Amino acid sequence: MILLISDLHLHEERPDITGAFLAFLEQYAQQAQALYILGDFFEVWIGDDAMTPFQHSIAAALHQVATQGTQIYLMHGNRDFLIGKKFCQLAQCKLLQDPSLVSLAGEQVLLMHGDSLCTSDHSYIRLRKVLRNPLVLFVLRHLPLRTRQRLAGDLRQKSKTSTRMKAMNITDVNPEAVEQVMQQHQVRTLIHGHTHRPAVHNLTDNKRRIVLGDWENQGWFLQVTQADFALKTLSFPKSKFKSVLSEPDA
Ligand code: LP5
Repeated sequence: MILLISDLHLHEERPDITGAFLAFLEQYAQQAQALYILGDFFEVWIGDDAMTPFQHSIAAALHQVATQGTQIYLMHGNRDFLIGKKFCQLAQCKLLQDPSLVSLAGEQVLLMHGDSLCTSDHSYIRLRKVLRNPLVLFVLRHLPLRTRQRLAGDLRQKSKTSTRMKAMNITDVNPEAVEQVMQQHQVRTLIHGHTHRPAVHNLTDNKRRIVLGDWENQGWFLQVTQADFALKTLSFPKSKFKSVLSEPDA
């Protein structure tokens, strides 16, 4: 069994999400061959040198699962693209390029975070180009911690205001960009997150686009077995501080 998740936005202020994730590790990931995390695992990441005790505890939880035999892969998202080698060493996970072609249940599948497919969102694509420029990344990583915290806070604020004013089709993936990337990599299946619109889209020519959900109100994961690719949900515990999961809803 292989599991895929994305957009957990882990944050110390959401112990319910953290609790659900830790229970997911124990109840599902420990039994899996591999766990793929397709970006925005953390609410925001300003550098491995600025890791909080909370972020250390998440790395330790992943490390524990990895030492029990589950291979963990992590892809950057638009909120945590500054995750680097130190976190990966602590968590014992492998950093995955976006996009990545992987073999799942004997099929070559394309994995992405999904933000780069939102090509109609011109202001975001412009911002992404700036933030992912290697020179800018170098500068960002070397800014004083306080400056990074302030910039990240400003950026989140601007993003919240800006996304509220964007039309639904602008913040979704662009169908032509999807077709193009699937054609380029010659795949039948594309799996991504980012849009927070979980679904299995059946496309033309027997192709499919599977969208992972965010963990704002419930957990989402894709379970891949030889039999099928099943998108599943997990209810959060009633109490914010309990870390017990109910059985998958589907
Ligand atoms: O994140 P989400 O899903 O809510 O919205 C995204 C797009 N927004 C972003 C920004 C992130 O939320 C914040 C990133 C924080 C990273 C922290 C580490 C780096 C900082 C370290 C120190 C600097 O990705 C949003 C999309 C939406 O997805 C849907 O796809 O629409 O994009 C925007 O809202 C962008 C706005 O349209 C444009 C904002 C212009 C801001 C210009 C400031 C330039 C600062 C440059 C700093 C070098």
